[in-house]
Amino acid sequence: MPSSSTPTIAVIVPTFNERGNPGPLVEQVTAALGNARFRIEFADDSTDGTTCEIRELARGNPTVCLNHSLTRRGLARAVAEVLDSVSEDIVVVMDGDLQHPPHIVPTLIDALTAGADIAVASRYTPGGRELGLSGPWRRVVSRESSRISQFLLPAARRTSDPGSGFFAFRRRILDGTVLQPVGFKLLLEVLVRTDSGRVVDVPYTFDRRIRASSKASPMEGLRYLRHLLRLCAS
Ligand SMILES: Nc1nc2c(ncn2[C@@H]2O[C@H](COP(=O)(O)OP(=O)(O)OP(=O)(O)O)[C@@H](O)[C@H]2O)c(=O)[nH]1
Ligand SMILES: [Mg+2]
Repeated sequence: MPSSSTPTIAVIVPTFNERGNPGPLVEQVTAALGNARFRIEFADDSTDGTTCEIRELARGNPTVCLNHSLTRRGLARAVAEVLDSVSEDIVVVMDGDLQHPPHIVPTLIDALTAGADIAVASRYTPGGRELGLSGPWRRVVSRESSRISQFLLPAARRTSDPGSGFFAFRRRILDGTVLQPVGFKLLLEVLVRTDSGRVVDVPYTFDRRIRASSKASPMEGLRYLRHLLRLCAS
């Protein structure tokens, strides 16, 4: 039984058309977190029936919540909107397609409990791997876009994987901060706008996608460049 001093955890999961994924994700996060005091909130913009799957999960399980938008907000903006109303001590952000293995979540939380302010699940720290990105060109683009962000933004050098979509942080580091992300890269926004505190990397393997399909696209690449330029100017 968790005591009232145990930190509370909000796991925020962006979803856009991820049919078949919310059920296994909730099951695996719940198994990983065991007795912790947690809630899983889906930041959902789906149009394909995923929303009904999440509603069904929430009906039978008070730890599952749905934040649904009828217009597509984009990954980072959808998560940022949920963050506005989060009161838990710790926030975990992870994709809804199981490429971010839920069994790593407790390690991220342990890093925060040990004193970090931000814990980043990293593909590029020793022990980390990338199986999931389809094709060598995606791997090159992913790696190089991380390097570009680290070249342009000192705050991005605080982690080996500033493009990671899998990370945890203490909610209070956002106090007084207004997040204005575009596209996929919420972590970059958090690193730049809260340019202090201790960042720790946790290695993980970015898995292959099993269900539903990728939403990465050249348009997302352009949004990323726009986001980088905006952060450089801030
Ligand atoms: N709410 C919301 N979520 C989104 C949006 N676009 C993507 N997502 C979710 O964000 C997560 C990451 O998207 P993916 O398509 O898996 O991107 P990726 O992992 O970089 O690419 P793949 O390796 O090809 O899967 C998934 O959970 C998506 O469902 C969006 O516009 N709104
Ligand atoms: Mg994915």
